[in-house]
Amino acid sequence: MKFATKAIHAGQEPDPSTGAIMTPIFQTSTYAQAGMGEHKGYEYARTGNPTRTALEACIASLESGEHGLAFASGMAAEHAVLSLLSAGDHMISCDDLYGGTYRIFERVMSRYNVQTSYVTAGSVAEYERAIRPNTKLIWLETPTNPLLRLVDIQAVAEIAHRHNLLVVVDNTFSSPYFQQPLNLGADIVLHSTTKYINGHSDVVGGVLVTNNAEVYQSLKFYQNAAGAVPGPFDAWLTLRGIKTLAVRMRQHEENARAVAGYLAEHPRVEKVYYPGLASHPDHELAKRQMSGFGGMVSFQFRGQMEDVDRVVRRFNVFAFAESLGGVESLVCHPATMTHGSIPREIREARGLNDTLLRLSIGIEDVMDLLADLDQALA
Ligand code: P1T
Repeated sequence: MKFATKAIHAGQEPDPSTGAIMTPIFQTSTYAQAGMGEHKGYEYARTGNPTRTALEACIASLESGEHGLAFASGMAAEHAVLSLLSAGDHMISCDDLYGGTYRIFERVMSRYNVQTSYVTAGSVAEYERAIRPNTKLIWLETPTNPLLRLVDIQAVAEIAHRHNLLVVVDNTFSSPYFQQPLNLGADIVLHSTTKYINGHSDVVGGVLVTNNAEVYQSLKFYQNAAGAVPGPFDAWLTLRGIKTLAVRMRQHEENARAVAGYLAEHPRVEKVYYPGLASHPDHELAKRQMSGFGGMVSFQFRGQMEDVDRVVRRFNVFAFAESLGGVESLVCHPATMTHGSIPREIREARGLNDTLLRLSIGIEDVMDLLADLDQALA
């Protein structure tokens, strides 16, 4: 089956007891068992729930993976991956990534003596140089949040596997519609389903997908042991959102290309970050690794932080808010919002300064988006 068909059907058969086309919301915490050890595959809803099972199977299929696991948030999915590590282990990550990911590495995992080295996102050689005897995992985000840099997944995975390391790719910004990291050699794919996967800004969730049966068993054990699972209604809403993922992603991208092109010509814009622009340093890699450039556009405003504050207050169609990937357009100020947990010196050394704005381009009529940008930047 092709992607758009899988998005609608994978993991979802009409309900055997009623014929209901849509997977029911199994709003139950437990399941009757016939006798000791005799049940229909479900015992307790932390361990498993049929609505969640459908979501896990659907996402696994979209990522060309065998096994999917759903969590209560993207961060809960991240913590599940981190549970594969033990005290004394080391990992490597890129120097541009979601602020909450940096925070869990630096303020949670470091207390368990798990250390992280950060390397220039796009420099394949730096990943290899950062490997230590106790390195266990390489954690990539591509495109990165918020600077939209790219990492060559295949090249980093080759290095990692030569050294027996696992590679996890946070695929939130791209969505499986434009990029499937397992096909490029990644061991685990992660999503904040809060974003494009659900697509309607009404659920917080996360998923992991892997083809590695041993890794899957460890992650599944942790999912049940720690219990940060999505409720059945959230799983159902996410499944409902996924059905339109293909059409949404096409429109997000079409609109984002127009916005990136518009900003690139604007006198108040110093620099535009969008992998679809020929001027983007990773444009060739983007063409090779992704089947589209996505719906996120960041730009450097020419002016002071006070001017940026004036600009964000002027938008009418764009909402000034954290998050991304919904049908509606959002504008975010990473330095004070999504990446506020990264100390200023580190943030600025990584190129994330106070005049950076990040746009999540929705699927509204693009003429309205361009007009809103035009009046806000004027
Ligand atoms: O918010 P949550 O569902 O827990 O997902 C965390 C997360 C993980 N990975 C990436 C790449 C993310 O962007 C996020 C969350 N990001 C935002 C809220 C944001 O506005 O960037």
